[in-house]
Amino acid sequence: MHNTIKTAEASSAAGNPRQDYYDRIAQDHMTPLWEVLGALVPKSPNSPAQAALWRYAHLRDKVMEAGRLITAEQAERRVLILENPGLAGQSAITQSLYAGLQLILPGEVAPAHRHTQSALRLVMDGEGAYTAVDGERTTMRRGDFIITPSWTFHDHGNLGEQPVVWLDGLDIPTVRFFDAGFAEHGQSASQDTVRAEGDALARYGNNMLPVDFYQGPAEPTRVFVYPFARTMESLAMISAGKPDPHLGHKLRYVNPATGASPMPTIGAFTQRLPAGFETRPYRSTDGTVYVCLEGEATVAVGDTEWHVQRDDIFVVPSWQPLKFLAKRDTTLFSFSDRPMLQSLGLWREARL
Ligand code: GTQ
Repeated sequence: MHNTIKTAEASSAAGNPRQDYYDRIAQDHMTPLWEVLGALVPKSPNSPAQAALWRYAHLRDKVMEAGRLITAEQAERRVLILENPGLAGQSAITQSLYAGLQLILPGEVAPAHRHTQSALRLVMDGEGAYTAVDGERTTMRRGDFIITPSWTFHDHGNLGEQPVVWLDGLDIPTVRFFDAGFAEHGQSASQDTVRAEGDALARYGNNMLPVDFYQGPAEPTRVFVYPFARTMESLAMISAGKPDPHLGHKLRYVNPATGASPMPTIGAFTQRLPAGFETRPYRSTDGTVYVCLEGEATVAVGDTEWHVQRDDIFVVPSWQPLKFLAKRDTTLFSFSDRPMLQSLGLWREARL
């Protein structure tokens, strides 16, 4: 329809009353709904984001190359952004979320700051680094899921002898959408330690809470590290049971004091697919970033199919059908904007 009008307009400049009308109202910053209604109010989600895969071996090479070009201090955060090919130039892996691969070399510090964007880390490679959140450090071990909730001071350092690499997940595009970004530097590059390592997990993350502690429903968890060893214990235990036909054995990370997502904008999940298990197709409105922590699997997203291995990272956009076939026992970490969608009444799933 639109194209027909354009062609007519080209052949007789002033001869198309509708186009002439569109041109005139454009000068008054108005535009006709009927030309765009279908795109504005789609029958079902039609995300511009694409299914995409980043192979870890290649990613690691590239981020190590960055390690020779710039220091963590110069960069403030030495990160390669994983940019969705359908959202080029937007620093986004889905419409609402950001992902990046961060490298910190031995002896380096990523200086303390805080911002309204919430962040998660999924540790991928190397030993000896720590993240400090509001005065408590946690040693980063492979597979650990660590959070830095909105407006909490955080810094990273590497006291070991190996390069350490982790995946960052942030709600940067969401905070940008709401024009609600604030940030500030800490007083020093590394925060003073005010509690021993493990304090938060002991107080808030061991099926107990301080006797007079009651948390509001929207507050982020005081637990800021979810150790991989504990996750693996749970997955091993529940794997003895029957897997969900669409999801395998899947758990969501929570704030243990409320049962809500650890942070209000980003949900995180762990999932075990037993060797040989094939999931039935599934889709949901939360575009999701996955990390293959263990094993290998065939992943089908719509018409796209990949063979995914340890540490590979992939993204599944909203409403695209997803299917797994595990070649070996496979453990997946994932994160998405599900808690936002749920609190807005916009989350849907379909078991196909
Ligand atoms: O570690 O604070 O990947 O502020 C992007 C922005 C990491 C961080 C990122 C950030 C951080």
